[in-house]
Amino acid sequence: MSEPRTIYLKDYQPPAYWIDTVSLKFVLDDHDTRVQATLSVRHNPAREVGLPLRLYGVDLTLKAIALDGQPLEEGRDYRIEGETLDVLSVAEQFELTTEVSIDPAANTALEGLYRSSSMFCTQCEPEGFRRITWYPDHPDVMAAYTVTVVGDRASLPVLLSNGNPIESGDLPNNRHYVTWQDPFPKPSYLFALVAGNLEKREDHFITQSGRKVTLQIWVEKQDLNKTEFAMGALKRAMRWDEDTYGREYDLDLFMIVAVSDFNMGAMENKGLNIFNSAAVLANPETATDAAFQRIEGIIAHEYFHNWSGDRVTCRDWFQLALKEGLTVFRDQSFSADINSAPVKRIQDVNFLRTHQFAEDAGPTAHPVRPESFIEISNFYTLTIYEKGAELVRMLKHLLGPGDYRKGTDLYFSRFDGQAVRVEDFIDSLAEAGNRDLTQFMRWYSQAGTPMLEVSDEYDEGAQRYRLTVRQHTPATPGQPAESKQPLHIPLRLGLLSEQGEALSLVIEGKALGTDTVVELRDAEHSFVFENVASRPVPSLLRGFSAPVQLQYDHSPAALALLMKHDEDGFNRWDAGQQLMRRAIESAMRAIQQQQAPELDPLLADVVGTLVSTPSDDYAVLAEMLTLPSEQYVAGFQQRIDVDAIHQARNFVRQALGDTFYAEFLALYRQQQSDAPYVPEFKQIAQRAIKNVALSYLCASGRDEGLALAKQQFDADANMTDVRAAMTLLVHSDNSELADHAVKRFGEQWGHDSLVMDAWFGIQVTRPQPDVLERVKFLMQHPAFSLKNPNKVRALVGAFATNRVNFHRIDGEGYRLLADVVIELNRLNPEIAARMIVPLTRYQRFDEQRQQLMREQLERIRREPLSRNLFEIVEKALAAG
Ligand code: B3K
Ligand code: ZN
Repeated sequence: MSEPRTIYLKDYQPPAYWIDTVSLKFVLDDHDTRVQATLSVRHNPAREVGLPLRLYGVDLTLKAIALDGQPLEEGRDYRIEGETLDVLSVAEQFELTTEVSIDPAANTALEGLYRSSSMFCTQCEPEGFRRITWYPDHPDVMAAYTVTVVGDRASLPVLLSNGNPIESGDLPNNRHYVTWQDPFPKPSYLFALVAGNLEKREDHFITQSGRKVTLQIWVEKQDLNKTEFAMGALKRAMRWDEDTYGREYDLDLFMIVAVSDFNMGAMENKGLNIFNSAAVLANPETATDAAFQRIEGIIAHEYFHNWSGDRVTCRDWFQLALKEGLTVFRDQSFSADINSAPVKRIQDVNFLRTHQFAEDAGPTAHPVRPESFIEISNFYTLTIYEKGAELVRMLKHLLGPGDYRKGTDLYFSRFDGQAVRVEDFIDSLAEAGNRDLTQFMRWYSQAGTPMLEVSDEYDEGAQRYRLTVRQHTPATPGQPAESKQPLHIPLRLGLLSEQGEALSLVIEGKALGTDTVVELRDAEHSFVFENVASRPVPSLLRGFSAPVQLQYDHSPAALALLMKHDEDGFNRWDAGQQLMRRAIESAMRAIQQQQAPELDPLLADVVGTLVSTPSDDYAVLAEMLTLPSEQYVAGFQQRIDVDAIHQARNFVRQALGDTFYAEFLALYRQQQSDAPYVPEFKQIAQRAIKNVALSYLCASGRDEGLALAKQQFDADANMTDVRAAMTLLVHSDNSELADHAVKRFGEQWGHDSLVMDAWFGIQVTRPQPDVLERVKFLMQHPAFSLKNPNKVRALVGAFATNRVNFHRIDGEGYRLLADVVIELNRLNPEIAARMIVPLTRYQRFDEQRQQLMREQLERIRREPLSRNLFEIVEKALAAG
């Protein structure tokens, strides 16, 4: 466990030495893998001469080190201190060779080279390469790699690395080797190696310039029948990136490998993407609609990184959002284009507002470009990824699609092969669009969710309507409220008449159509709309044009009007969400005062219209009928009352289910289909609305609802319907039906590790109070392992989202999470630091729960902590 040290963006210095080429030789072995490295090193003329060459290494046993063939002596020629090795007094140009021994089988952190089931694989981003060999492991050091992998021919028949295979052959002792060469200079974090007994699905893609690229998906034999969808998704992504961004793939080979032990979703290593098996493997028997869509998005995301990340990379890790924000925006746009744009936007915004806004409001809030970190692995956050993507989306709003494309073309061509900063991206867009984006840069340095307070005035005599928007950003750790400056915000809006017609917008004599983007730059800004015949209903922040919290006091009737008539699909959904949230809040107040809650008649009215009017978009309708989550509702409470929110939301669901039982039943019956399962949009929409209807039928409390769920579960038509029905059965109060579903599903899918993740998840998210015991019991299940991140997320991570049970007033939910985190701290610090997050968000709970959560944080703090956990726990305790 190393001494935690804070790294600052302001301390950045270009490297003293460049590495032109890296030659690596791996001789694979479980406990004694040998890595020989030859680096050709050249002094960086931008830095002073005579500086030592600084290398980084973690858990390496140094076997040999030589400079231009001369062995070096420790103390005299080089010095090792903690994770650094300084080679003293070196020349302008030289060759450094090292040999180290590493222990992949003991590597449970899943960073560097490690074993996953029968294979060896790597994860180097952000700082895993230093667990493989001594190296100047920073992303601005880019080199061309040649890699030879030696392994046992029988157990490791497939040996992969980045680029193209250039040589292979047999060796004595039943071993063989393959040499790979990657012609594109890359930072060490994009290095990858995979070795194992793997099989492949192969296909090809003809690029826009007519080159043929071989595509391979490598998996363990039993998973070959789960690779077809991913291959199709990859080809769709390659075509889309050519059509939409003009980006063509560059190597002749593109490989994807599925591994079962992986900290994140996937990794964009050059030419050799490594995937968490959950993010790539799927077939119609085992996967849900949501899984197919998620896989398609992640395949695209990693592929898109080839340009936004690999060809143009980050100068330092503070610039992480440069590649992640842009790439998330690109994958979101891809999914929107090939599926349903409104549904994709609704889901992305719902996720951002529920989870990223919570991060902004908590003790680990940070800007999209942080100023400092202790452990960079802790910064693969929703703020970097999701808010980072929103910033790129805003830039596209500000520039318009044509200039945005010109700007990204300029960025990719100007910085190809370079490691750059956020400014380089922004300047490219500013130049292409001839815009001043200086103020926009504040979005990258200012943390927190900006608040927009909107007020309005209607002057009937003058036929004018004035909208006034005030913006401010609340304080976040290290950034007091006074330090926050006004942001440059694109606000998309329209006005509706009282009858719901879209009004033509005129500002300062300029006709703007019925939908426009106005730009905010000042703390307060007013817009005057002319020729407005009667008081309009504003439709604000259409499409969620900026990641802000909007406050405008729409009357319930105005929300109902927007829900029915707004020409913006996103705002129709959002108006409904506001109505639903208010209905839950009012039920909550009644419950807190020990009164009987009542269903808001206006909400009943609009839901009644929705369920009885034929729809042309069932996917959107399913979203519109879904109540906001307990966590989303909690985000609006000053003091979170976990139980009241839970009861109130259940009450609204039950009341709607009861009131519109006949309509939901009709909707459910209409959407039955015998068509063979395909994860295509029309079917996905049908299943979505059918399962929403079923959930209301079950919530109604009538036995027939649960009987239908059991029927759907037993029919076993496809995983989407089975899991939806199983969730309803297992989360119901009928323990017989719940046990039936758990038992049968477990027996049927016990052999399939990915499907079993769902089995764990559904059980530990039940609202019933016996869940804690069940979590403990399931942690002993043979299919569970603390060493496998997917299992930890599926069981412990899912339990922490179970609001009523995780937040049990006896604190046992918190204790269980802390116990797990303490164990994970030793096994896998990156996962430990992710799992602890729910405990750090204690600030708005009642005194008793705050106290209980802090006690667990303090207990964890007394352990010898990894850097990862140290940083999060310190920040959490400091915020209290
Ligand atoms: N770039 C990787 C991040 C992996 C880092 C893990 N510590 C995943 C992605 O964004 O594509
Ligand atoms: Zn990414």
